[in-house]
Amino acid sequence: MIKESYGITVSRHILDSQRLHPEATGDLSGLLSELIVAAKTISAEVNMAGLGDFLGQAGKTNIQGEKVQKLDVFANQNIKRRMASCGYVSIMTSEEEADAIPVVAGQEGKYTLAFDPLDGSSNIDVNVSIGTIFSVHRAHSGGQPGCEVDLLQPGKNQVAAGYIIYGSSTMLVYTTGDGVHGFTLDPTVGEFYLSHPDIRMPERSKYYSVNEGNSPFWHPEMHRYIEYLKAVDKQSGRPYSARYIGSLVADFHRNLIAGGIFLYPRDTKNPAKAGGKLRLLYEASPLAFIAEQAGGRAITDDGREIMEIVPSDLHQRVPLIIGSRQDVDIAESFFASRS
Ligand code: AFP
Repeated sequence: MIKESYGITVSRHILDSQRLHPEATGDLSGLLSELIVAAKTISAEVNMAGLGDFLGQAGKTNIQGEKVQKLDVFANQNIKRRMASCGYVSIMTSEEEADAIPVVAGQEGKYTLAFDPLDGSSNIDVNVSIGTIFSVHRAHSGGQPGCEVDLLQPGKNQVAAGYIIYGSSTMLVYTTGDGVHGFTLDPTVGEFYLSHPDIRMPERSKYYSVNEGNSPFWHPEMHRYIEYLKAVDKQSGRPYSARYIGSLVADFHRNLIAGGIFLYPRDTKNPAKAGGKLRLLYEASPLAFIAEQAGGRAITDDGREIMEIVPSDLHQRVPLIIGSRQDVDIAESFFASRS
């Protein structure tokens, strides 16, 4: 294929979207462009991880109590350094760091940024898809040094969210509230080209994604729902097939494109994670924005809309049920007794 025929680059797409909002100053476009540069650098390192010194653990544990991988450290530093001096952000938070991250003095912008630098990083060493997830809010203290309160906003206040998945190809998927658009990186040119315009999640699917090894610790409603998915009923397309990668960004991406429901409910396995495993600010909230913009839905296992939850802590965990709208609606009916 001739390269010119790839068409719209992500930069042009961002600028075209900006033109739809005459009040826009270009700051959000600038922020997204800077993030994309960081993502390209991470993509280049991920693609060659097996050749350099990037596989394996960095020898420390993060705020989540998880072993930090060397690529986690690289991705975190890369995003942090670039975004701290870009002039569009007033304060940041990373899944890898305990405290909010200030930006360079004098470079404060009007947005906040929450990011998971490398989601699914336990999959790095085995060459399975991983990704970077991001979420952007308007800071209350626009143009001033931001504070933690600026970061503790519900998902419904997001102005942009997205992820970069480092998979069989590197893809960027993002929304600014005008639908969800996907771009594929041509590594020979170093450019993301629009490959998946206006992504719509299938309304109903035949796939479920869950860590079934946790089933001894599930609540009864979860058992009943999964049994329902596995029961034979030709008319409603059951049994569903299971697909679980263990990188949320990869499981979500699969379900976004092919349809599916992902569940990580509360369980009794680890008292430290009694409220669920996944992080609200870095995982659940940005993916909920994308799911909703693509026609899907995201709730907790007691029927709360993810986008409505006001975070009380930077590293708050939530139960997450996300995916094709009708599948989430059916799951909700099983969990109704918990609400
Ligand atoms: P890591 O980034 O530490 O690998 O965690 C990944 C994750 O938060 C999310 O991406 C997965 O969906 C989930 O954990 C997998 O958790 P289980 O290993 O408990 O199934």
